[in-house]
Amino acid sequence: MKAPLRKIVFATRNPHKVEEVQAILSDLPLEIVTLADFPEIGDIEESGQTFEENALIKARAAYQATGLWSMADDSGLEVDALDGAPGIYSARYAGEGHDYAANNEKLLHALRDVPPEKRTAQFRCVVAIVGPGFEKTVEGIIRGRIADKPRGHKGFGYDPIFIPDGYRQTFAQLGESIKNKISHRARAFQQAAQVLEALLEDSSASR
Ligand code: ITT
Repeated sequence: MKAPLRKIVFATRNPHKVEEVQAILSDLPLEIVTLADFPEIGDIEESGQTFEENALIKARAAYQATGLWSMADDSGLEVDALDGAPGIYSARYAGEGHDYAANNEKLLHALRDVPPEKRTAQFRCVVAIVGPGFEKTVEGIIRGRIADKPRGHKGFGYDPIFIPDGYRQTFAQLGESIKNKISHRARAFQQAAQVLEALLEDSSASR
């Protein structure tokens, strides 16, 4: 019999992602634990060349280490004028260490001569779900543009410089009630929720 799905490991060390995903999946009868609950799982090297590969690497590592259903989010910002950079390197664009302000500064500098109409970009999020005999990925994208300077203090990462299409404010100004409805992560995890719902039904049938 398959291990029933009641609890899932969200293989992340990013507390902002945890907060967003807990809100997005709040209707599911599912306990979400994270890598913070499994300190024995060391750093997972994100050696893939795509968001999908890296999401699978993180979810598989958590599943192999815990034996529990696992999911992971690999995400980043793709700027059209920079041919999709920073992409999978978004977290370490300005070097190792996740300094969000330095990443934003480097990106604004790279775009200093790019006019407003050419500052288009998108956030992409791929979610991988891994369990016994099961692997699935889903993806969410939000299009927008890069602001001329950071604005707002909510959210994380590139939120202060990303203005989603249809809005005049950055994600860092709009805050989580709007971001968690329209973001790349919201769109990916809304699809993940459907996959998880089907798995939850399956596992209640197998009890
Ligand atoms: P985990 O690997 O532990 O989940 P991480 O922050 O290293 O955490 P990623 O490897 O997926 O996650 O890198 C994502 C980076 O992309 C993140 O650090 C931000 O710089 C950027 N990013 C992704 N989603 C974002 C969002 O919703 N708002 C702002 N920036 C985001």
